[in-house]
Amino acid sequence: MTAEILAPFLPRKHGSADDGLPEGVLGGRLARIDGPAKVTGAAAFSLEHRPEGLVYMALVRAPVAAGALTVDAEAARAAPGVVATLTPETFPALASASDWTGAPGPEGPWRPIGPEARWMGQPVAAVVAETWEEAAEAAALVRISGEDGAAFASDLHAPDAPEGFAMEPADIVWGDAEAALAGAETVIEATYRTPREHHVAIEPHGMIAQWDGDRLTIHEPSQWVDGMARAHAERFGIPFENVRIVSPYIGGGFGSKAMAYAWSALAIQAARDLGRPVKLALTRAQTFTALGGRAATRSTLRIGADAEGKLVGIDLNSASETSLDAIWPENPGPPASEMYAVPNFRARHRLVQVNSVTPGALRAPGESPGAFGLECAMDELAWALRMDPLSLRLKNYAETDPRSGKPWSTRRLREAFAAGAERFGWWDRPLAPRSMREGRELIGWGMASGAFPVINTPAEARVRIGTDGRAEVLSGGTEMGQGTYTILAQTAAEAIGLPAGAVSVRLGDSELPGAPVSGGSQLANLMTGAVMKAARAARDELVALALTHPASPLRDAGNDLEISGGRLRAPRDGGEGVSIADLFAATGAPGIDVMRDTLPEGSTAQDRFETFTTVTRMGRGANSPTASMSWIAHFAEVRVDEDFGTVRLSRLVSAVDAGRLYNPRLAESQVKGGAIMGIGMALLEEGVIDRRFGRAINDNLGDYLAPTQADVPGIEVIDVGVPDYDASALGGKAVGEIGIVGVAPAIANAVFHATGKRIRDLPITLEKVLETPAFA
Ligand code: MCN
Ligand code: MOS
Repeated sequence: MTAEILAPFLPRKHGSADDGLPEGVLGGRLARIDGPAKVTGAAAFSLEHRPEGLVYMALVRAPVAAGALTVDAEAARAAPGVVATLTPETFPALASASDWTGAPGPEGPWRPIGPEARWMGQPVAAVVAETWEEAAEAAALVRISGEDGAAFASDLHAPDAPEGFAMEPADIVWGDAEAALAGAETVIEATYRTPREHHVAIEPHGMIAQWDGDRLTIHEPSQWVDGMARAHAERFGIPFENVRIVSPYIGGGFGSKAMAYAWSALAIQAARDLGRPVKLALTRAQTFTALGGRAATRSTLRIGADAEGKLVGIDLNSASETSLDAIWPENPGPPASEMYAVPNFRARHRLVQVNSVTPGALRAPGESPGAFGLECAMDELAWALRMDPLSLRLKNYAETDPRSGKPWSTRRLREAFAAGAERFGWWDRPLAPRSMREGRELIGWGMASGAFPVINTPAEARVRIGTDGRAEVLSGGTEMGQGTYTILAQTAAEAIGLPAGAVSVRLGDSELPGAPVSGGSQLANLMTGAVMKAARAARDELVALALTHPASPLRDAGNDLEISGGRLRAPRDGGEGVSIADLFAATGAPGIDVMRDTLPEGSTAQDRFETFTTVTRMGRGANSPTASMSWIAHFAEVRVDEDFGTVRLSRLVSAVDAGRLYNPRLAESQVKGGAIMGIGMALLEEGVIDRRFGRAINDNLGDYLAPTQADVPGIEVIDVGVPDYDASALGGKAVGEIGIVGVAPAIANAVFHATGKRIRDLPITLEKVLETPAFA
């Protein structure tokens, strides 16, 4: 019957079929314009830069998780090729950088390395040598002694894990969840856990730092050149303008390349001391302890429903890990509050400090682990009620934002359910687990949904039209594989009337126009908005030149001109027209160069600085009349060999509402990339910590398992969005992170449907499948 209820919502046109838009406009399926340079090796990544006189830094890490350290670098200093050693004793005092809200750091001296260990693997010293091999060899000679993990704090999933401390802003509450649960017909209560997960970007972190007087140039993969430049400038006491970060290409960031990590100050300091450029490239193992990954989370959910499956109350008690030094909340509360119409709700979050590097943003922070708990619990409730899980979701569909009461800008989640279910064949699903089998394999079908908020920050962009008739877009925004180069070329091409191939794009340099962080899936919407504005202004100038310049072949052609394929002509003039290059040649004009921004009118230089170097101008604002999110529904099929406990994902259909897609080909690729990370989260990824010593055990790509091709079935992405001009200037919503949200619960739910085994603790390994009894 659910199929009939959903029939009116089946979008008439959906799927990945080419809708025929030309590549040179937004909405066209242009292939990545940075692709050829990357495939041929012509694209130079930050750490491939080779300045004259380059020396190499190797980090030395704390061998214990806590306690005082003594660092003896004498043998290292005498080793061949060594030009410098940096130790806590000798490191000069710097200033602390302000945080990402722009709030100043603690007063007094700041050093990136100190005499006390806070976690095992913490960078505590460094060696610089003429070659990388010499630096690595000498680093191994640095003697570090410390007390043996005396103050080691337990991890979140340990049986004796502390309750943790509460977090600001406080709980999310409406109605009276406790009373509602007490009176509910059916209540599900369960605890869901996700482990520490790591980014494992193919390109490890690092930088090449070079000083020229009091000017600092840094080649460093960066999701936020302006924000990171500010931190470096503050630490070293130089003006923001004196720091240049260059980051034209990034080999994957996933949230991990947006902050100036403390250890980066080691390379900058050494470069200053030596008067030579210094390269610091983390080893793969170091990427596991020099940056934090996604915090482990624990969510205890109670969901109550009446006999018909209408939700009456949700109570969520959650916790996540943070470090001893800083707070990173991986909070499942907000995602639990946005999916369902529930009259009574309460979410509390606690932070548990552990001896670890501070965790950080990893694709869809909060939303992704949050969806795991909520969407598994909904599946458990559906089974308890003997209801179809999709029917249960429809019964509790949130027509407005349950938390704020505001209308959605758009919410085509029902369309996603309809299209995804149809494509997957969901309606043939038997309700009872263990109903489908093929040979030794049990087959299960599971589904889950998810959301990601639409965030926006102002930006600026520069557009030039050269005398050769080509256009250039310039922005400090970054490209880590998501498609920024390509969609900005499409934007300018459409606005001016050029083929996409006649537009080049320069990105990822703090000397270029300002851009906020490429995080929170905001860059595409805000940059297309700024570039469209600048490119339209450039087009208007071009037309004015053609209509008014005495030497223009098109002067007196009317009030406006058409531009297409790079040629200007009078409207309704079927002729050849005049090429942009010929117009410049005839008029002798030097080309066109315009800069536009989307900052509020009357913004000052300080506003501009804060917009690009903090997150204070990020968000749609509490005054926005609507709530705006992207939505997704995943349908998964798994095959489980019950004897061996192996789980194989055999199909995944993901239907997404992300508003208007600027480039459906790239957006589909983004959703697939996110979904693949979701497969890793569900079945493979787990940062294992030795609880005795706090050591990251599987700090390599052989032992930290991320999905390979063989783990990934064909993923079908279905686009059900419509332009949402309330969400953003050009109608798009967030794409970069939504793909991962909901994949892990869809798979866990499919495993339950296959086997009757409810595994609430990620990843779903074969041991857990074997150990978990069915229907327990
Ligand atoms: N897009 C679109 N239509 C829209 C919005 C986006 O076609 N309405 C497409 C465009 O190709 C755009 C891309 O999706 O370039 C991502 O856009 P957006 O959602 O605005 O995300 P950002 O550009 O801000 O990218 C950051 C986002 C985040 S926060 C993480 S984490 C992440 C992600 O993107 N890390 C990635 N995708 C990644 N993809 C790659 N290859 N590598 C990473 O590190
Ligand atoms: Mo994405 S985790 O917001 O960089």
